[in-house]
Amino acid sequence: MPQSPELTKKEVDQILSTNAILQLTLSNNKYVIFSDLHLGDGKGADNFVHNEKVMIDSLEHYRKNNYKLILLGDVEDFWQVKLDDTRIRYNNSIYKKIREFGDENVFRIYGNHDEEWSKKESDYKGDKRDPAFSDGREFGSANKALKIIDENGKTIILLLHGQQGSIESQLFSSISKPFVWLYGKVIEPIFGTQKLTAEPNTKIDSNYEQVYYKIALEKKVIIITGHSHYAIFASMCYADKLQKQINELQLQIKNTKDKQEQQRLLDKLEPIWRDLRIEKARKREITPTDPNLSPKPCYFNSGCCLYESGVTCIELENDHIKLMKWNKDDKSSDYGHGKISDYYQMLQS
Ligand SMILES: [Mn+2]
Repeated sequence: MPQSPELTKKEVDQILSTNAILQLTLSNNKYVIFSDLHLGDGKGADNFVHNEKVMIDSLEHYRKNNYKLILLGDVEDFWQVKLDDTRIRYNNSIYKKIREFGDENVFRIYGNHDEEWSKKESDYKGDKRDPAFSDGREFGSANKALKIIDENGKTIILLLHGQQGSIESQLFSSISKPFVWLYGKVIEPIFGTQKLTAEPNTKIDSNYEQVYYKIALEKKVIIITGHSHYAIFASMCYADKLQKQINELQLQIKNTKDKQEQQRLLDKLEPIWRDLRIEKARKREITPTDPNLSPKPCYFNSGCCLYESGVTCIELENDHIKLMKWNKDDKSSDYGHGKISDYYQMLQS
C-alpha cells in the first residue's frame, strides 16, 4: 500500500498543531519505546511467541530501572486474533509485565493493527478492557501520537505509529471493526481473500522512511515511528548496523589464532548473519533517506519485536537516545546512541 507524502504531511501537520496530543517532558525522565509486537494467540500465526521470554526479560529490566513505557502501536494483531484470545495467551506474561510499570507510567499509542484502542464505539462483543492497564480502561483510551517537549513547551520529538498517510489506513478509518470480526463481510469484497492470509508484518511501501524523513526535515522536529518493522537510528537503517557488526567480527576472527575464541566469535556471528539475511530478503536493505546526501539524524524507527533473534526498542534518557537490540542468546546490544540536543540542533540549521 503506498504511503502518500501529501496525506502523511497533512496528518502530521494536524498532530503538530493541536494541543490535544499528550505531551511528556524529557528532563529527569527515562522512556523505553516498543512497537509492533503483533501479539496473537500463541498459535501458528503468532509471529511474536518465540520472543516472549526475551520480551519479558527486557520489560523487567526497564521497569527495575525506572523507565516509563511507551507502546508505539501494533501491540496486538486484531487483524488476525481477537482481543479475548490474545488476553488469554499473554495476560500472565507480557501484559502482567506491562501492568507492573504502573498505569501512570505506561502510554499506549495505537497502530493500524490495533486501531480498536482508538475507538470509543466498537461492535466487538468480547471484553473491551485493556490488559496493559490495571484500571479497566477500554477501547477508545489510547493516544494517536505523543509529543516530547522541552522546558519551554516546544516539541522536540514527535512519536507516532506511522500508519498516518498510508492509503490503507485511509480505507480502514471508515470501517469501525478489525479484520478478524469482519471476515467475508467488508474486507473480502475490497481485497479478496489473499490479503487475509498475509503475515502480520504487512508489506509497507518502500517510500515510507523517506516520507517521514522529509517531514522531519521540513518540520524541524525529530520523528520516531514504528510500523515498518524496520529499525532505524538517526536516519540509518538496521541492515547497515548489522553489516558493520559482521565486518568487525570477521576482522576479529581473522586476527584470532585461538580456536576456541574463533568458535565463540563464529557463534556470535551466526544470529547477526541470520538477521541480515532476513533484512535483505524483505528488501529492507535500503537507504532510508536521501542516498545522495549524508542524512540528518532526524528520523528513528523502533523496529519490532518479531526478529528471529530478538526484539528492538528505543531508549530515551534525559538528553540521550539509543536503539537497543535484545537478543535471545546474549542479552542486549547497542545499535546506536547519541544526544538528542545535538540531533535537534543539526535539524535547525
Ligand atoms: Mn503498523
